[in-house]
Amino acid sequence: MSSCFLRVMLFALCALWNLPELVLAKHAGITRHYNFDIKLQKVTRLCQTKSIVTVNGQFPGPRIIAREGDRVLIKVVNNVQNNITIHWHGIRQLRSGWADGPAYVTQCPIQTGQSYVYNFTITGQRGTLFWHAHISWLRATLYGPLVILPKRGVPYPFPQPFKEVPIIFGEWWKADTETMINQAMQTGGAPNVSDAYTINGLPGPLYNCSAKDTFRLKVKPGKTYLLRLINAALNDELFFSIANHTVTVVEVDAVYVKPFKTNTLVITPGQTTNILLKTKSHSPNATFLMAARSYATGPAAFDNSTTAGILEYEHMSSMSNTKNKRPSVHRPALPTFNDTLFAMSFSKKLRSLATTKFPAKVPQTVSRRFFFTVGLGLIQCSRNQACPGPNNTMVAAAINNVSFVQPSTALLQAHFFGKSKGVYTTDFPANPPFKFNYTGTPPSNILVNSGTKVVVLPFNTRVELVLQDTSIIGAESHPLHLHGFNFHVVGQGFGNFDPKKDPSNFNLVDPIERNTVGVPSGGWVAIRFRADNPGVWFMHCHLEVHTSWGLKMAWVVMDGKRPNQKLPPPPADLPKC
Ligand SMILES: *[C@@H]1O[C@H](CO)[C@@H](O)[C@H](O)[C@H]1NC(C)=O
Ligand SMILES: *[C@@H]1O[C@H](CO)[C@@H](O)[C@H](O)[C@H]1NC(C)=O
Ligand SMILES: *[C@@H]1O[C@H](CO)[C@@H](O)[C@H](O)[C@H]1NC(C)=O
Ligand SMILES: *[C@@H]1O[C@H](CO)[C@@H](O)[C@H](O)[C@H]1NC(C)=O
Ligand SMILES: *[C@@H]1O[C@H](CO)[C@@H](O)[C@H](O)[C@H]1NC(C)=O
Ligand SMILES: *[C@@H]1O[C@H](CO)[C@@H](O)[C@H](O)[C@H]1NC(C)=O
Ligand SMILES: *[C@@H]1O[C@H](CO)[C@@H](O)[C@H](O)[C@H]1NC(C)=O
Ligand SMILES: *[C@@H]1O[C@H](CO)[C@@H](O)[C@H](O)[C@H]1NC(C)=O
Ligand SMILES: *[C@@H]1O[C@H](CO)[C@@H](O)[C@H](O)[C@H]1NC(C)=O
Ligand SMILES: *[C@@H]1O[C@H](CO)[C@@H](O)[C@H](O)[C@H]1NC(C)=O
Ligand SMILES: *[C@@H]1O[C@H](CO)[C@@H](O)[C@H](O)[C@H]1NC(C)=O
Ligand SMILES: [Cu+2]
Repeated sequence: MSSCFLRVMLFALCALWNLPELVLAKHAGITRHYNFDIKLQKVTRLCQTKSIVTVNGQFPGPRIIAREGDRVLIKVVNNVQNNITIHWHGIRQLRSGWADGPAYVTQCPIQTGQSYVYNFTITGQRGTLFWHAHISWLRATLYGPLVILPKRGVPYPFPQPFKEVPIIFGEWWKADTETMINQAMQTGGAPNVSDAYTINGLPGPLYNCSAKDTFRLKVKPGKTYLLRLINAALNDELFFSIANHTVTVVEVDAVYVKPFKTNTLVITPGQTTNILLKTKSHSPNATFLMAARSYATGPAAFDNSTTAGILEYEHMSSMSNTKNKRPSVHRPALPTFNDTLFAMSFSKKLRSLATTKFPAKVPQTVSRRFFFTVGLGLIQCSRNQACPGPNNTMVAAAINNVSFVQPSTALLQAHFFGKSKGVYTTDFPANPPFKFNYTGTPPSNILVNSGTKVVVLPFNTRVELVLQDTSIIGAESHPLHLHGFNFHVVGQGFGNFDPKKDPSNFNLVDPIERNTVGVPSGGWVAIRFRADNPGVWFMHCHLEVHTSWGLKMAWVVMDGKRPNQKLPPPPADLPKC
């Protein structure tokens, strides 16, 4: 029997039983199929029922579970009135940029009644990531965990946990978020802050009318739990802590780290963190809140509420039923909302494993250097708008003074088919247009430029990028997310980056590798990556309000010379604009 015949039989069998098809030779893993049916679902939170956009009626959305080396095929069918795209946040998408998902960057949206199959292989990654909508503010309700297990038979570089639990943070609005952001962009005002944060979709007992919507984690004493933390909130970095428990950080953004213990974590939107929770050896006569609230540095209002779940030792459930023997409830102490020193010291603890098995492949030399300012500014509104800023302006956000204008067709198609004219220009500035004291007194003219500009990189360029916060309108921590790559965080500090002094302190040995990094409020961060993935790759602030205001840009990475260094043509079902 030829292997071809075997393969055909296998495909037929799999199709018949709707099982993941086993591919024989192409890659090491299996192929996993998911159906994402985008539809409206009524959900009640904070005593109010609201119709939200969901995947398969679930909120939060379904978990995707795969192993390193697997291919994942997700068929997204759009049954709502909104345009939809889904992003597989943190997946490298090696030569599969067509499956990355940001609207008008790698694809046109999936319109009402249309479908699209996202097709990618997970290469060299294992850990926790997530998926979310990548168009307008739809990720407010369209998000879910993406768990990548190690290859079969390969252990974790830490003790095998007793149980694994995703903990996904979100943000909840009583109002309709699409109406809200559309109105805000029209009127030039800031969109309202959220009404609650959520843990696995549930606000928890510290909100009015929410006690029953509380995430409970029932644990046994003396066991190790792996908590897969994901910040899917739209606009808020979060502090997180579990009362009376110390946890061990073992992984961030699907990259193992040198383990370290902590009571409190910082997690920005777009970041994921795996922690080991060792439960107490004897069931204590108490329950413990796990709580999260905002780490907020900017000038704008923010949601200052606290979400909480309950860590409950197993025998407590029976005990709490006996009325006269109520266990005590402990609340964790979280840092004050603007504790930037804590955020910086937490960030500095993160180091790559840098072992033979998991080396830190940080580029030791650099072929192109970039210095990008990130921050706010003002933009002129059109005559038919009545914007609240001086001289009919509204707040904008920019990188190197360019506020990104979303094109009306996808950049990747324009690039691939050589039709960039009228879609984008390749003159994104490598440095700020002029120097000023970035973290000192801002220039008097704080208007920003706008345009659809990209940086073009030859294949395999070793990039060093310094991201510098500005104090224009107000210094603020910006969680910058890069699509298509992991980068190494080689340095960070407060004030203005000093190109003479700071590089001598760069860590080129075991810097953390990740896909989202907080640019320190009133400071800078330096990252390095190798542009080994041809395509068009979005880079943006993961605070959705800043993305809406233009804090985003794209890198165009050219094909390499060898066939396996080229981006294949788009799939036939790629949506059109
Ligand atoms: C997924 O992509 C791979 C690699 O490009 C291709 O061989 C395969 O046919 C695709 N599968 C589907 C269902 O589109
Ligand atoms: C935003 O908040 C203001 C003040 O609380 C409220 O009047 C307004 O209706 C809210 N906007 C939306 C879209 O919910
Ligand atoms: C709960 O409702 C009370 C009374 O309306 C109000 O004072 C309080 O601020 C609310 N608390 C929260 C967390 O929303
Ligand atoms: C929890 O921590 C609080 C504050 O540190 C302490 O008073 C309490 O005894 C602890 N309780 C348990 C059960 O560990
Ligand atoms: C946030 O809420 C806390 C109480 O939970 C309060 O002490 C603090 O002043 C508030 N901060 C701001 C900036 O509103
Ligand atoms: C648990 O603690 C509560 C007070 O926090 C006490 O009333 C109760 O008797 C204790 N129960 C046990 C079984 O120790
Ligand atoms: C944090 O906020 C408080 C109250 O607004 C302010 O007094 C303090 O200076 C701020 N701290 C930092 C580090 O910005
Ligand atoms: C508004 O425009 C006027 C006239 O162009 C200019 O003199 C003034 O400085 C502007 N104000 C601001 C706050 O930009
Ligand atoms: C920039 O501004 C900061 C804050 O005001 C100040 O401490 C610093 O000396 C200024 N740097 C330069 C080079 O002027
Ligand atoms: C940004 O661009 C605007 C518009 O071209 C210009 O007026 C302003 O001076 C620039 N600001 C900075 C900080 O580069
Ligand atoms: C959906 O996307 C298409 C293609 O870009 C666009 O023409 C249309 O206006 C969009 N519809 C909505 C409701 O945004
Ligand atoms: Cu930002």
